Amino acid sequence: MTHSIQDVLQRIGIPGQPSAVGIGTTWQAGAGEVLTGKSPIDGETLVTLQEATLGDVGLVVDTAKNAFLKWRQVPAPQRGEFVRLIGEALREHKADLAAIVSWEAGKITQEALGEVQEMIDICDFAVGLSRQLYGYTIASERPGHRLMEQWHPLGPIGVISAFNFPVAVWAWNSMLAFVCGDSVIWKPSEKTPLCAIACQQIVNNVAQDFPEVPDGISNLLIGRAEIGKALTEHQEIPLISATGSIPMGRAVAKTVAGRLGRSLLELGGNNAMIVTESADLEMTVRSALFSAVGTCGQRCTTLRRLIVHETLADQLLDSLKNAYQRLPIGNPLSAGTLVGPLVDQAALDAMQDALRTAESQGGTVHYGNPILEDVPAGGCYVHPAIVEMHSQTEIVQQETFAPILYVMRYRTLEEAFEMHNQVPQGLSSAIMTNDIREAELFISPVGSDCGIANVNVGPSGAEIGGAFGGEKETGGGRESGSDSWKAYMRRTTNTINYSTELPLAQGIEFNL
Ligand code: UN1
Repeated sequence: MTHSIQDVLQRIGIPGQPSAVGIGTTWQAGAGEVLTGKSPIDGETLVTLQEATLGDVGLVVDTAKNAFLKWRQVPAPQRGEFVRLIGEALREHKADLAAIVSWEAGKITQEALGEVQEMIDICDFAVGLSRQLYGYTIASERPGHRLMEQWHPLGPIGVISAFNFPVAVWAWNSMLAFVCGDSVIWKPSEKTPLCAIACQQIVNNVAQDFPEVPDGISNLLIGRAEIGKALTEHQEIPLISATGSIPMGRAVAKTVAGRLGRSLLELGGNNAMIVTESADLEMTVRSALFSAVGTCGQRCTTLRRLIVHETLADQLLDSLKNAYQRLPIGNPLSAGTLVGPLVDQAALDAMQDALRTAESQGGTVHYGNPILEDVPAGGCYVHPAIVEMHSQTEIVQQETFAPILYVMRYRTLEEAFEMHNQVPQGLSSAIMTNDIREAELFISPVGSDCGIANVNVGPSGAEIGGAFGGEKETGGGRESGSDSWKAYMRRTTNTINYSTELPLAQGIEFNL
């Protein structure tokens, strides 16, 4: 561990050697395999720790359950105060946490800071929400009766998250869960253990000074997939919120459904942008560039398909190729870098495989080669690729978690919409147009079939205030803003009779 990492961890308050198991505020070393956390920047070892084992799961779930039983009785606005203080702590540690995100996920500093800002934003959102967990009052059909609904805390929530948003996705889930009166058990990606340990410690620091917070509200299990599987199987966890690959989500959905629990899934995307004849081309290039190469193509919302009107395809392609040629690729911590490394060799191999397959399916590949010079040794750097395709072949319909932008041409808007929706995933989408009819049609019921549909804004980089998630193989879940909080609570419908009679619903007579 280098000095700077040690300093950062110390400032956050992580005691001594980082541990894989956080049972409330108690840290415990796991008894599992040794996990060596390496930086995608240069392959340097960041941390070595022993992973959690299946034996840790039971104790953690019990602790989370006990904490929940107390936490659910704390008034929601007080729970909000706890989250407000977490937001303050995140503001204080913003740069430190962003540095850990860069070291472990390889994000450029701007995007790492943006990710921590998403955490702060969701804290603020959750604080407001803590006074607005509204239920309806409903007119009863019976005289002297009142119908209403209440939202009650649900239980310990299992959160499974991916390497690419190693802190924000946990915060989306946890901050809502906390104000909703739930406790959290987090199984992060094994690729980003220090991010998870830092988040857990920040919550611990705040919890220790807040007497109403029961110990065990926030828990951490760093380990292999078997840990996630054990959580999905656990009867005491009413909701599993999982972010990651489609195969992972399918497995989670099946297991959780088998015990009639709830799952909230945010899985793969294959996000497209339609560029119509009336589009502002300069804006199109800028928004496509950020969406396609930001986070080195490793966002769920990354732009993967560009569907361009045939009259402007050549011009747009020229501008894009020109921009791609000038991309500063390299150490994500250096000022000016816009594209950092891929997360690991497997990601690089998958990208190269996809490019070869695209070529064999008739594609013309521009760039996409691994970069070995003027980048830190030991990292997987690559030149983001543009691939011209005649049609949406099989490879285009898959999500390859790397910066590959497939470009296709269209003639009619109907054709573009059809192409747009002809993939199994349905997360995010965009149309670039200055024609109000085209714009409205795209976000209408006959337009984009995705959970997110934007106009003159790329598909990535959503704000936290809206509900985040998508349809089809993206899994159907909604996290973050709007009324996503409802997933973290249980609804009770109450009928109250304040009369001296006992009329039955539907006018049923039932007298002895
Ligand atoms: C993800 O890639 O899993 O909209 C989340 C965005 C970010 C969140 C992405 N706010 O790109």
